[in-house]
Amino acid sequence: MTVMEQRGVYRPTPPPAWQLRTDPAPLLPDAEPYRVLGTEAAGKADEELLGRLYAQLVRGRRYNTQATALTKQGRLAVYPSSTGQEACEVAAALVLQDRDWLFPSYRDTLAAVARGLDPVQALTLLRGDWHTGYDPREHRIAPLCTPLATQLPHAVGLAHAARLKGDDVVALAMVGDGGTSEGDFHEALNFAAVWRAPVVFLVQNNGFAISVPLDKQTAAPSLAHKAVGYGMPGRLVDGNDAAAVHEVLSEAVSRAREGGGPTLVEAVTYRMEAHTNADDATRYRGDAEVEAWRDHDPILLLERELTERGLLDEDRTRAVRYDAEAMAADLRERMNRDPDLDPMDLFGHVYAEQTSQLREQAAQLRAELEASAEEGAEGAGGADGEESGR
Ligand SMILES: Cc1ncc(C[n+]2csc(CCOP(=O)(O)OP(=O)(O)O)c2C)c(N)n1
Repeated sequence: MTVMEQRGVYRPTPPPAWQLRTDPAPLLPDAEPYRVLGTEAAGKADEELLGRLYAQLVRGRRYNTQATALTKQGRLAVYPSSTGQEACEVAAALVLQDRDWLFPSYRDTLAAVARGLDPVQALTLLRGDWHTGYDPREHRIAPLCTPLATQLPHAVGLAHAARLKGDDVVALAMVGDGGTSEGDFHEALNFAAVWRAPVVFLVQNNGFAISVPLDKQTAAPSLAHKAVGYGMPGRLVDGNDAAAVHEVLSEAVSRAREGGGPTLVEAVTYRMEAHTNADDATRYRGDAEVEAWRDHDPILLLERELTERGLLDEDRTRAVRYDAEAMAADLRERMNRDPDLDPMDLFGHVYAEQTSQLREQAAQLRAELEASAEEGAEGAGGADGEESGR
């Protein structure tokens, strides 16, 4: 007999019959992406909602083309376009209540705009002007996240904390297909499921992580299947079908709100533009593939449905386009104004106490700025002198 047994601490018991802790079948996604538009389910879709989705999609497309144009004019440093992915962006924003939180990635400025954020503020970071460009707490939109998937554990932490405090808050976190290979994705989903945190994970599978196609990213049957390993439901949806994405996300948000825990939604879509304006997509994919997706465009799909049901006439289309043009003209005009920035702000808001290297760099920059200000003053004086000499 061992010492532990003598003390009565260790009592060997026969091994229990092994059994699955959860039945995986209800967690499994459908074999095909869920669709509404062009199917029988469309008959049950709310007409007012379809109209609202349409107006937002057209506005969203115009926002995307305008932001891309601003990169060509040197007014925006970088823009990761969500052209072709507007249904996901818009639906993600519309399913949330004001009190909920959105956790976007760099590609999701449109979701932030559809949630009501000023487009200029949404583009501030991508213009390189300021740290976030908006107050995350005011809008309940976390800062746009460039390090892949790091927004996911943040979303879980916020949602879990809200639940502990008894606040009725759901967090919706957006991530790309490539982001699902990150450790943060695993950690976030695992904690979310164990804690039954009120979170919805929306993976926009747009086919590529820059030049890396999905089949080089994962060997999983689908990204939605990954949910089962964490013990949460996985849903597969046509990411270009705005009505379907809205329905699936609404269900997931309600489930989270009612204490049912997290859901992983994979929206199958396609990135129509290059990764950003700095990328050349022709180096890794052919035109035929891109063209094939044009027939499955999110605006086209909804337009077809609305027209067939007599819900869209010329006047309505004109009004929607007019609104989108007005937004684009305003965005263009305000982005063309030079911002008034202090380069010394670079050193603010990072550390409570600066490191010695940063203090040194700040001193260097201050000296350069003062020198160029003096030069400018002298130059201006010289020019005046020439003028007055004439
Ligand atoms: C942690 C981390 N690693 C690498 C990168 C560089 N990077 C930026 S975007 C990107 C591809 C991401 O693809 P995906 O998650 O599918 O999102 P998409 O850009 O298609 O929306 C990579 C690898 C990064 N930003 N962060």
